[in-house]
Amino acid sequence: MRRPVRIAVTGAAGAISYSLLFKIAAGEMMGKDQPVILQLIELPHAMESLRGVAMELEDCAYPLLHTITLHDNVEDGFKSAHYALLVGARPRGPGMERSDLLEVNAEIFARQGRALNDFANRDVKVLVTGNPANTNALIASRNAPNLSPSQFTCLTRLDHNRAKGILASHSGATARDINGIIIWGNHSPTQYPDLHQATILGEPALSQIDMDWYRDVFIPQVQQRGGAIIDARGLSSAASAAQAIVNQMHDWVLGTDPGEIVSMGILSDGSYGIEKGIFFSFPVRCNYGRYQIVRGIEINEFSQQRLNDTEQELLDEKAVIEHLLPK
Ligand code: NAX
Repeated sequence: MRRPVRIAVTGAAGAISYSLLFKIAAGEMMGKDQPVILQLIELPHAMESLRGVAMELEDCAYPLLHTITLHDNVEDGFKSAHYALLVGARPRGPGMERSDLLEVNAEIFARQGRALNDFANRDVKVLVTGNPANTNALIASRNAPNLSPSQFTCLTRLDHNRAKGILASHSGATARDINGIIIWGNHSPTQYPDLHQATILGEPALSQIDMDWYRDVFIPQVQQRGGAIIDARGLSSAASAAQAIVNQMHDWVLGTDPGEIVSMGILSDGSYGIEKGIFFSFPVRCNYGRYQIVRGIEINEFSQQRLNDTEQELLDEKAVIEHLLPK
């Protein structure tokens, strides 16, 4: 048996974590031969609830679950962590403007970045889920000067999976028959779900579906799926978000299947003309614990406009919190 790895999770008593932690403990994220130590982090007022979650985890008697530790601060919770899943964030309250939301979360994620820098394992891999995820990832990474920005990602795999699931239902295929979906940009309604590279059973997806459906139904449906789920359930996506976190970390650590493309929010290196210095969802492949942007994809005029729109939104978000970034 391997040595256990340390996985820190913030927001560990929240809705997403209530699915996520059980999947991790069952070996779905790091593999069925990898024991895990869960370092669970919550706000002080939620510690009692967190103790309940820890009891349930214990009661599952997972063979791969080595230890559970509970923390009411990130400085303790991130200690020696190999993986950090930043799920908790301040939700938008009544009367709160988006700029207020960006600012309060900027403070939270700045502290988390500093704590990762000072206490986590040098090779820690960080996945930011808490919204606004892309900009929170930027703030955390900028506050961790001793870590590489490539150690930080944000979650756009949920959008990727949504696009795949919706296309599968529409075309009559199954999700495993579909490859090459790309989510570009922000985890927000400006994201661009691109099917130009997508295939269904190896054949171009766009030759098998109606272009009007793609433009007028598919794209807005993927962009607004989160809102549709809130309208229907009265609660936001939780199990599907947990599944996406497991998928994104699994692929980052253990690699994508040969030929498979997935979407990940990562720091832009200027690829596809996207301004450097923002976290942007790109098509990637993963191998040996690293991701690489898939290059050479042709961007037509229709796609370019959508890339520009989502890039602009991220630049606007960055402008709101720019004064809080360390120089
Ligand atoms: P919940 O409100 O159920 O849980 C969040 C938990 O985080 C709470 O228990 C809270 O006490 C805790 N928390 C808040 N600030 C914290 C901090 N500074 N340190 C530690 N814990 C903290 O929300 P949930 O449904 O679990 O969603 C969590 C976050 O994921 C939200 O920000 C949500 O907007 C975001 N999402 C992001 C998605 C993505 O694809 N990037 C999709 C799903 C989800 O909407």
